[in-house]
Amino acid sequence: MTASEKTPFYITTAITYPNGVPHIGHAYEYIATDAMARFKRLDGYDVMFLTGTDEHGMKIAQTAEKEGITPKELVDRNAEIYKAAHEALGITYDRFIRTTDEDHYAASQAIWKKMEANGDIYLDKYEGWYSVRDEAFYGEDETVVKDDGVRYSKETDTEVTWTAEESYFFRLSAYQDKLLALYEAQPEFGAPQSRFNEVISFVKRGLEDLSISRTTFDWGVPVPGNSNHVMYVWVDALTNYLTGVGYPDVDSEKFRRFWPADVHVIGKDISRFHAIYWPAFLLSAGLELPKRVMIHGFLHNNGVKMSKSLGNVVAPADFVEQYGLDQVRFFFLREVPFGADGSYNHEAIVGRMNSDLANNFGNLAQRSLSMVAKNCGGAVPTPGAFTDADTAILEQAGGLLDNARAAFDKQEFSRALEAIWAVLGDTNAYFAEQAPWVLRKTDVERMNTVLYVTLEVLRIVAILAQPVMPGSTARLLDALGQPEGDARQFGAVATRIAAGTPLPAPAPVFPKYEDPAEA
Ligand code: ME8
Repeated sequence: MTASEKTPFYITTAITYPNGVPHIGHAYEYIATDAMARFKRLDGYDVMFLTGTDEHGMKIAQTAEKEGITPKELVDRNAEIYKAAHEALGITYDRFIRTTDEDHYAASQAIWKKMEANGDIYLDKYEGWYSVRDEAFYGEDETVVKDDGVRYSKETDTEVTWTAEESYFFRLSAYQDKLLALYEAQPEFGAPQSRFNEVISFVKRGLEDLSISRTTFDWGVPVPGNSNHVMYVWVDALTNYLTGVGYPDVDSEKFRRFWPADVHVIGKDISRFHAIYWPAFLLSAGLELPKRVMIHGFLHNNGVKMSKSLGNVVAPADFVEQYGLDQVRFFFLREVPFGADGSYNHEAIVGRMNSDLANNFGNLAQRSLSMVAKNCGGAVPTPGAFTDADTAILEQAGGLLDNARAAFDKQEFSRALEAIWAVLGDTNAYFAEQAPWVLRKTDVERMNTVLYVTLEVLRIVAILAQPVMPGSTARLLDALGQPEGDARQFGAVATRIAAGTPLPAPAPVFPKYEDPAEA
């Protein structure tokens, strides 16, 4: 099938502020989005996967100033660090957008002009509380003065400062009813429900117009027609999702094919920007709305918030080095129901690595493949008639694809993996019960059948686990004699492993965690 015959699927991560270094929270979002993109590719979709860096705004300007370099020097240096983190995590993005890219300026100015032409932008004076950390404005009632005499945002606990300047405003108040109608018409616009409900209540309490430009610094996209102002960073940041598919050229092949986005994957701290401001901007500009905003939770190290001052910020690359890439990817997607907050610690990761991966998956593969190597001439054996036990296991494995599709379509990664590992658990029990090593002496045909069934389950599981663990599953599919290409696409789940397929000598795919201190 050519790309144009496939169904398009457009998915995005949030774009990260490159003012610090990437941490596990960022890695989590990249991994989840990547797993989703890979899943859709394997399921025959034409995928566009966008990620990148959010390079404007006061926070970047201030960080650069502290370091004694220009904002551009800062973002040029750090964008490379974020790109390297994507590489280390095996992220298969189609474009890494930087909001300092030239085409992004054009897109941001184009959407601004559309909103202005629609009568939604006016010039006034802004007075209120601004959090540089959040790049967000807060109402007085959303802030509190603490014992240290400093005023903070109640929601995010970040310092706010009084800001008074001339500013352009976006008529957000005019969109309250339209947004509520959207949420009603598209009940899965925001997910999971509990986080979406918070957004809906916020809108129901009433929306104020939004200040969308700044005059006190110049690190941003100039406002069309008034170069004293730069755009509020969130206006340009959100527009990245349009730039990525060719906006403002709405007639381009790419835009027509991929817009509106299928899923924006974001963290819980930025749900308002994505589920309120963003659809309002798009409605104003006369553009179609994304189909879904998937809001994930926050990851905490041992239940403790990650922070530079606590010294518990773990670099994704260090994590990968310690546990292995696929192990890290599997751990986060299996351990934490996507949408909920989650915690990670060494014991939990080692637990999953050793029990789910090394024992339930790796051992079953190694035991069955070594038996085949020794007893079946190194090729997939020919099965005899299937018993009820064989058929039950094969049916369970065959049903996994529909199950995984349903779960992935809602970004319920842990549910998909749980279902796959339940089948692996049952297959381990089946293998132990059938005891092919005993059958080897008593009933070779039956041994062949049991080994065949086991290899078939492993094939299906390896195919379906590819989006989460691309490296190890590729090695297992090699060991199962399944060449790259169609044999590894989800369409192949409906076929059966062919008897007689020659198999290379098996090598263990999922190592147990070895403590470097004890090694
Ligand atoms: O918010 N656990 O950038 P950012 C899980 N530039 N996810 C986390 C996390 C944690 N501990 N900490 C942060 C921005 N994230 C804007 C986005 S999009 C048009 C602009 C998530 O670098 C966070 O929720 O602060 C967000 O989705 C992403 O990491 C980037 O955060």
